[in-house]
Amino acid sequence: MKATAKAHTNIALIKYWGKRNEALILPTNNSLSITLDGFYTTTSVEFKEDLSKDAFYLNDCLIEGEQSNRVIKFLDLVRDLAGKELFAEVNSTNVVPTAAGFASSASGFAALAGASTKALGLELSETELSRLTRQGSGSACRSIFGGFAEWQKGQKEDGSDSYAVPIATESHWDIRVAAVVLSSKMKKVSSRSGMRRTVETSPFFRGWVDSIPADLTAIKEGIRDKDFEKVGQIAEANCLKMHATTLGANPPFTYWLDTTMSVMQTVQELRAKGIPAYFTIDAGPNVKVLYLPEHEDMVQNTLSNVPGVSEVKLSKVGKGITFLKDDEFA
Ligand code: 2P0
Repeated sequence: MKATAKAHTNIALIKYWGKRNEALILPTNNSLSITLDGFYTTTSVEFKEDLSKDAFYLNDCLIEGEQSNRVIKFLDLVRDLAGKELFAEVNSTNVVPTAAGFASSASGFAALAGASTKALGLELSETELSRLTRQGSGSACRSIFGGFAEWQKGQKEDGSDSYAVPIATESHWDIRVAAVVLSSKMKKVSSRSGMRRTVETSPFFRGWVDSIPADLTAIKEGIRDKDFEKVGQIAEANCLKMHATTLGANPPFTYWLDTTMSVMQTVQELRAKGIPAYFTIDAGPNVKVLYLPEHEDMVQNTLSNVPGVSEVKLSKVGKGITFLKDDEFA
């Protein structure tokens, strides 16, 4: 009873920021992301009769504590769904440089969901898989799909209508993302606690939620029409609005460092020179920059030269979840 799945991480252009139900991981707003070819997790799950508990290995290290508990909690959901009571050995390999500021939880839970359900013989549609994956980590439900995906927040209390849907495939549009890794780090407010504090205390949260439908309509038009300026402008503004909510929280917080702002200004200077490039930032200090293939060298060189930047990693638009044979595990 073994299966292996590979899922890519994603970067949100319209951010998921705020939950309406913490236990079921139901969001207050729809979000929309690009699945990224360069960063992924491969996970193999084997359910065995002779195990007395679950074991989770990440990059060959046995993981215990909070990270492992989240995996076990997710396996419990899958066991309930399949009506089976077997424990599992989970082996994950992350090709998501944690230092690049990508939440490995997105590719991690998508791959875990795919491999664990397949290993127990569940035949789920992509929609069903996305809905289940959401309960491991919200943003992970978008990584079931390649290209551009939208997570519909849904209306129902039980979460049955909250899952991602594909907007455009990876072959629709060749746009690129540069992950700009900063050399300095700071104590992180996790996205879970950051969004909770924002929902509970920030007077700007209502404005954030109210602004989402117009952003979504416009960005979907931009993706359909391959209008890079339109998509970039909306994504950059949406990111700034999300981060503005954290400044209104009590106590206030920000994910930005001084170098974060230097990179943001550099991107705006690139635009002033006629190079279309736009930034977006998640719950951390690193910056992701959207650009077109013909400007790759210019964007990479310019960003690499910003003082305080340690690395710039480039990615294309990636595929949705895939299942691997045992000998393909990588
Ligand atoms: C996103 N982020 O849309 C947003 C933008 C961070 C900023 O999804 O609590 O790890 O597991 O549902 O998915 C990060 O939050 O949080 C995130 P949980 P998750 O990508």
